Amino acid sequence: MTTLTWGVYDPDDKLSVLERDMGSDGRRDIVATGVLWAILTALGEWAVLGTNMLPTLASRQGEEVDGAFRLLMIYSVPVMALVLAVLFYSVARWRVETPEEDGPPIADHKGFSRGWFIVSSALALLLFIHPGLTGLLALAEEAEAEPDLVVELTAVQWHWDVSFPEHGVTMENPPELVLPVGATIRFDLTSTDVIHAFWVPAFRLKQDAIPGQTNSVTITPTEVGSYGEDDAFRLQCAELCGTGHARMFLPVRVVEQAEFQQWLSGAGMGPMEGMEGMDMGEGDDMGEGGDGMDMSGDGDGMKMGDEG
Ligand SMILES: [Cu+2]
Repeated sequence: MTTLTWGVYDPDDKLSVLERDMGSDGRRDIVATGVLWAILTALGEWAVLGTNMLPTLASRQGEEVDGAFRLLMIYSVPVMALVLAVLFYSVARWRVETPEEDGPPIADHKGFSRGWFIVSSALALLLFIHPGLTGLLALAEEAEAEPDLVVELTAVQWHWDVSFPEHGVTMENPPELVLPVGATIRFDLTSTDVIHAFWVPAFRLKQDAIPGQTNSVTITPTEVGSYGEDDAFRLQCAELCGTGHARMFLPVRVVEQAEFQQWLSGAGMGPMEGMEGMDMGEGDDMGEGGDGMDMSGDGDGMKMGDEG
């Protein structure tokens, strides 16, 4: 049996419990809180719809991710606004002047708790179905499609090795990752040592690179761009992998298809290999030719056009 400071507790009197708990001004309090809730919701939705806090978006799959993120924000604003409205109104209306003064205990209101349970469960179920299941299905469908290009990425403490197996191109620790815009690209990921993770902020999706197994992630770049202009274009390791983790990133450059083919045919001859081991001081590999990249190169060091 609950004891209240005033009135007589009647468990059957469900309608007036909430009102009685708050005193005779209960209805006015509910209306005032409702108005505050509506104002905070309108302000919150205006902020959510009017601002974009996300980095540059440059992939088809990322549209699913951003759509889900926006929907979650839109749904969560009224929920948070309700909590804040009740909190702010209560703090203002029932502020206790003297610390020893305590308010009456609040008896539970079955209608309110049932309503809260039903509404929050319905919201959770709705989000589970959309964008949850629908988004996962959309991404799975894209991943099952035949890729236009396969890129093998091997994570090594602390850099990325890149290979284009269909074109016989392999690059150890290249200075950048060049990708064609509009192509459906399947990245096959593995690691030689510990667990790393693939993450290009502009593409949104993440996938682990795990020693002894190959994980895949399919991405279709939709915008050309490069790390020099926008740092969302970088392949950043997203799994703490040791002291070099923060430095484990590879600039990404998304280019037009024709430019990619041109770059690939140059890279396929091997001049991109051994970038890391390039010795600018020696000069024996540099300085010969001078007609751009050395197309005869078969791994005998780095040869760039400009004459050091
Ligand atoms: Cu890492």
